Amino acid sequence: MALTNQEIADIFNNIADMLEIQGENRFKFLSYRRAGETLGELPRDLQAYVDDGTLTDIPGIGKAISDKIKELLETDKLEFYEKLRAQVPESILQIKGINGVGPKKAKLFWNELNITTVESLQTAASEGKLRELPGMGAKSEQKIIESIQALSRNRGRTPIGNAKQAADTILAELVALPQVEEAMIAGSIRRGKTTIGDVDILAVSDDAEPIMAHFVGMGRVERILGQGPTKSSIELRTGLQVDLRVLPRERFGTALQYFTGSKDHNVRIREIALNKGYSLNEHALRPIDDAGNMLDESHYVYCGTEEDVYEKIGLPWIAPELREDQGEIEAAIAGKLPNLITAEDILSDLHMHTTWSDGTLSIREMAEAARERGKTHIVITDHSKRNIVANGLDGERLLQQQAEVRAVNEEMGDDFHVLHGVEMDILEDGDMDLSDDILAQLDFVVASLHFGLTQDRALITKRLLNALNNPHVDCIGHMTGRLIGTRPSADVDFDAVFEAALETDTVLEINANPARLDLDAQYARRAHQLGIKLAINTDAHSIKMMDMLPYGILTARRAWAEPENVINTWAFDRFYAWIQSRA
Ligand code: DGT
Ligand code: CA
Ligand code: CA
Ligand code: ZN
Repeated sequence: MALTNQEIADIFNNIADMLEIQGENRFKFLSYRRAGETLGELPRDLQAYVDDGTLTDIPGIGKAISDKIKELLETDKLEFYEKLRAQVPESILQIKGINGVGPKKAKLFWNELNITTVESLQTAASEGKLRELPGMGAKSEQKIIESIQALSRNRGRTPIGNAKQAADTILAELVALPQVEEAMIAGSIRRGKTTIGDVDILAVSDDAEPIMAHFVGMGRVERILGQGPTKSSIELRTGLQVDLRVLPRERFGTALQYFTGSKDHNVRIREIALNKGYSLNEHALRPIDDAGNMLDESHYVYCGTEEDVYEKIGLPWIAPELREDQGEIEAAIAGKLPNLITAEDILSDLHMHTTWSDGTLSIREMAEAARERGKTHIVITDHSKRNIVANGLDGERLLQQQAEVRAVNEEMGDDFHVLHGVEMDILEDGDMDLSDDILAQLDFVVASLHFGLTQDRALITKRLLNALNNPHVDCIGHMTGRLIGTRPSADVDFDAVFEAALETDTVLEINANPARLDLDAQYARRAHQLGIKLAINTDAHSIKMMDMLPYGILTARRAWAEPENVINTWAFDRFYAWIQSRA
């Protein structure tokens, strides 16, 4: 199967970065970057545009780029890209991804100090060599050291957004093979962890060989790590490892249970199985006699489904997101597993951006996209004025925007509601970016930290407490400001913040953007157990980001959240009455 739009978009983004690092002219690399952005957002597969001859009708796709798209679709490769990769070490792209670096600095380090890897950058920084370079100083050098440290804490792990997208693409390809009866993603992706070590896929079939051959022969494979009759491992061009196991139908349940993990959960499950007289592994429940001897294969109990595995050892099925040995076994035994929230429960999205600040779509377009996705109400929350690069709004522009929001709300009819809010910056000194008289005119106010995230705990916490205690603030957006794998969380005193959130009845957001997933599940769990209201918001700046909601749902489920804990499950009337009852 051909490369996906996103995979092709990634290649164009890499080309743009490599050209910029090489010092190519702006127009050239920007055209690739723009193409990369456009391709990632297209509603149909690129092949469909090729088929009906409309590829060059897409804005930003001229002859040169359309030829490259066709080459990639036909051959899975691009000669231009391969040549570029021979000139610019690909490891430099990782340097460019470090917070505080970017392509210009990556080029500088490469040209001046011959730095091509994160490791050599770290060495140079710790030896104080970076500060000597033009445009650099001790402070920016220190920032790079800290960013690399944050990165290495996640070394080798991929954010779930990237891993799941790659896994879903491969899964779809496998499911389409005639030999595959069923296939599923197991491991940490199924449990919804924020970062993924490797991808684990299971497929049901009695004819593994052609499946394995297809798997290791896919265009996106960089290297085959192992190929066997029941298990193969590959490394993708992105560096991500994918394991595929093929097994017969009657073993699917035990295998899925085993390879979903976590290891800690499975240790507990095996203990329980032993108490029931079974030795459990990925193949079967193997009965043990009174003398402690395992009976032979003719006595093995096979389980085609996971439900079956749990039932045979006397437990209800446990949702994968809970399987961390964090109390789920005890809850299952006591019959007290939570009624976890699902995507279908979500009726609203309370944080999103439009072309008024740094979004790509109009208010009307966002409203329609949300309605198509089954929502009944949204809040438009563009950035406030402190966020200059995001074209943040001052009081005057906000009030102009309000007129448009009200008009779109009218146009959308009675069964869909567009409310007006803002994502207001909590300033570095702890003040709010907008005055109370402006905030009082808005329906819903999200307050967020975007700057000064490295301040000490006392300052960060004071800023959050100021926001929580402002009577107009309804919700705290992405509280810790972390960017998974690139920027550490701000140092927040959660006890103090949770106490204030509870007292002021302020909502805490789980930001669904897979680069953020902030609050993290462990904090979201503590928050709702204290009685704090949660929201799951996409913070969408585009249609594509609206479709990132599942990552927020996974995180909420890992936090043991039930529908009642999350205000996006509320019908419009209930939500509106609640915001009206507040300042
Ligand atoms: P990852 O890949 O680091 O994000 O995390 P997982 O959970 O996907 O771990 P992985 O890929 O090493 O293994 C997948 C699952 O297979 C794991 O969650 C539990 C099971 N598993 C793998 N190796 C072992 C093992 O040595 N003992 C036990 N009990 N389970 C294992
Ligand atoms: Ca894994
Ligand atoms: Ca694995
Ligand atoms: Zn936002």
